[in-house]
Amino acid sequence: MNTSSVLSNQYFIELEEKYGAHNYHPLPVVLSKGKGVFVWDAEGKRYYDFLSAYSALNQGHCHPHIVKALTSQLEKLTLTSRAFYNDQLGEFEKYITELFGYDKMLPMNSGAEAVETAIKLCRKWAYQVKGVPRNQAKIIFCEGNFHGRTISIVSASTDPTASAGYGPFTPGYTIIPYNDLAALEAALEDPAIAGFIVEPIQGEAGVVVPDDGYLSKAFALCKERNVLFIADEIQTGLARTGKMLACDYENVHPDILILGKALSGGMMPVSAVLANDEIMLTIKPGEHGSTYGGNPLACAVGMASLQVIEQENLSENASHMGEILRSELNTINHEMLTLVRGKGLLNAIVIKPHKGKDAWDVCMKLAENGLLAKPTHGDIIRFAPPLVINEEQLYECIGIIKKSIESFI
Ligand code: IF1
Repeated sequence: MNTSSVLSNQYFIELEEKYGAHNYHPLPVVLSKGKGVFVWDAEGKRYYDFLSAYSALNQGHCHPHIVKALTSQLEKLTLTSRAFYNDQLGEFEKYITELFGYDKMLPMNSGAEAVETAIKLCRKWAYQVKGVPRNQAKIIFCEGNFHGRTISIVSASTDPTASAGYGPFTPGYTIIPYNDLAALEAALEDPAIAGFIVEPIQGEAGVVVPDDGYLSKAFALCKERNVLFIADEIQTGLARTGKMLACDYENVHPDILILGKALSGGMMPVSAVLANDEIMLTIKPGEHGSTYGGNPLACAVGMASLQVIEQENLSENASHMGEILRSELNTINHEMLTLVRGKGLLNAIVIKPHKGKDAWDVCMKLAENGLLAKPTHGDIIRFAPPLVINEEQLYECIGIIKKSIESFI
């Protein structure tokens, strides 16, 4: 019997408090059901989900097409390891490489694993193709980056919350300011530079959108110096910003493309690294992999997730709804709301503390009024609903946001 409907939210919060690691500080909301743009808590209260699990739910919660693909594969074959072939991986690899225009795809699970894979591919390519001396390859990262939580990834972080206390760190990184072409050009003077890894929009930093032309000019600078342009589209990709990839806004075709999150529509961890043969074939059999990477269940879910994005025109919807959201948010005249920014349905507002109330309090008020969002870096609230949201739902959410902010007098 499902007892969760009779147990209070507090009961579940106390369980996590007592038995779980304290590596998060969640909003005091206990979710037990999700469908489309909605989630319900353990006591049956409905909310609009304006976080979408940090853009892993672009297709909405429990999308029927993806659930169907999952459940039908679930009863056939879920895992083989890569010791053998399976009848889903090749189909997924063909679909995704043709969709994004690459020779090959390397399947992983979490986004961080895909980023680690990209770092390894970049280094292999540096030694085998570019001719960088052994163990001297360097990779450029940007200040304010977020690419995951592994030691080699947080070694590039400029956020002490992500990296403090985890040393010693992985060497071979050069850190430059984001959205600064002069700094990139100077860093590229180093002949040991093998790659530049960048988020087309910095998500965790607070939805920081670079200047128009930054990505295309950065790509050109990298090509001039035979350096790989590596796009981490784990959060910005898959229609989130109003195009299939955020790089599409500037017609940039990354040398290495990293995808994750919504690649599985929120069902399970599925990530992918795409590149052409010159790069991808620098990793030989046995030199990289993972137990679950490319499992048939993930592949079936991945294909269905991509089909939903294409068939339901989620890029166009994200672009249209994002325009409405930003223009409506900009009509809110309240001293707490100092900035609205974003692209497509990856947006954020900046909250100025007001009479002792801050972004956290705004999120608590939003939750009270039936909309879930989470503050980051203290004063930023990300607004990223599932891309399946319709105009009627969006206007209801805008009303909730206005009502909540204006309640702080
Ligand atoms: C957490 C942040 C967002 C990502 C980009 C790689 C990864 C992520 C651009 C790694 C993951 C998640 C991680 C999650 C919260 C969330 C997050 F706040 F941490 F920074 F979205 F902004 N590249 N981002 O955004 O993918 O290994 O998680 O699958 O760790 O709290 P992952």
